[in-house]
Amino acid sequence: MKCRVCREPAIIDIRRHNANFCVEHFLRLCRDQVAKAIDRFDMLQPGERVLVAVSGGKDSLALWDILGELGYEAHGLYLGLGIGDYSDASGEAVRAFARTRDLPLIEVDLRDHEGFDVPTAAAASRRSPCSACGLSKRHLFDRVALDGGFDALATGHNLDDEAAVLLGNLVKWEVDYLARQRPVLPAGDGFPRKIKPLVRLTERETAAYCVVRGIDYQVDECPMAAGNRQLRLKETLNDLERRSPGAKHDLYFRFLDRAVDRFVDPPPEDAGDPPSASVGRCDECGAPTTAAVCAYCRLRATARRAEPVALAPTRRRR
Ligand code: Q46
Ligand code: ZN
Ligand code: ZN
Repeated sequence: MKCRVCREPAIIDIRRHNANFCVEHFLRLCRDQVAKAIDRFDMLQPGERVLVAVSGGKDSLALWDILGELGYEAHGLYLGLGIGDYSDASGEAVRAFARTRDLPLIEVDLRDHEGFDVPTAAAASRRSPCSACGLSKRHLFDRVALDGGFDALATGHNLDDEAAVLLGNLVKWEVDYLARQRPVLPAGDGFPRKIKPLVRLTERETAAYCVVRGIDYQVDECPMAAGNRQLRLKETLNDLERRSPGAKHDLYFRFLDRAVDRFVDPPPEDAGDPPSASVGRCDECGAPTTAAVCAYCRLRATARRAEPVALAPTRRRR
């Protein structure tokens, strides 16, 4: 197996590119794919400051690394979700990465700074853990990005993530979600610009990138990931990809090229509020909302009143 570029021994084959790559040219490919996504979708301009939401997993750490390699001033933002030893290990991975590369890291711990954690919020609000977690993440990512004057908020969603979400939205014809499934969402009143620079890389590639770059990431799955609908969608797409290399890329990028503009962007979402109400400001935090108090502030109030939920320790693989 030889590198397509230099004919030296290759370390990875990428079937959708119909090519193999050595270490040097694989790393270059990853950077080039991110640069291409940034350029093609106008995600960032040279010199802009970007806040990277880092979970400690392979995607967000690879993204932070690549944005730095491409010359962007990229700060990390880590949210401590309070999900037992999974969160402890995730935080350690992020801190170790930032320390060894001397990168600026902002940390917000839900329990210390906001007075609750995800397991408690989920139990107290009767939401699923991922719903309570997602609402908290969206709210706090937006707040930190705006307060810090960042030009954009970057997340580590990769091609597998976006293709799986797209397939799920297509299966159910979720037209509001389809309208918003773009790799860049412009800044709005109360929202920072949101970008997904990894959309041209798969999770196999971001994992390989981390291994090659010596990035020690959190390999365990979140113990609260219930249902795993997205995992099943990913498996389905992996089957398709095995038979037809490039299928995930085509599904997602042809949707962006040919279909996404046919769907109408709904008003900013604030889960749990009436969809037709006009958007105002949260009485407590000032965030955009269609209710008097936004869904996040309501969730936080409910969770703060509840007895903290203790998670049983999980077996660690790392
Ligand atoms: S961290 Fe949070 Fe994920 Fe865990 S509770 Fe669900 S949303 S699965 S990316
Ligand atoms: Zn090479
Ligand atoms: Zn609020």
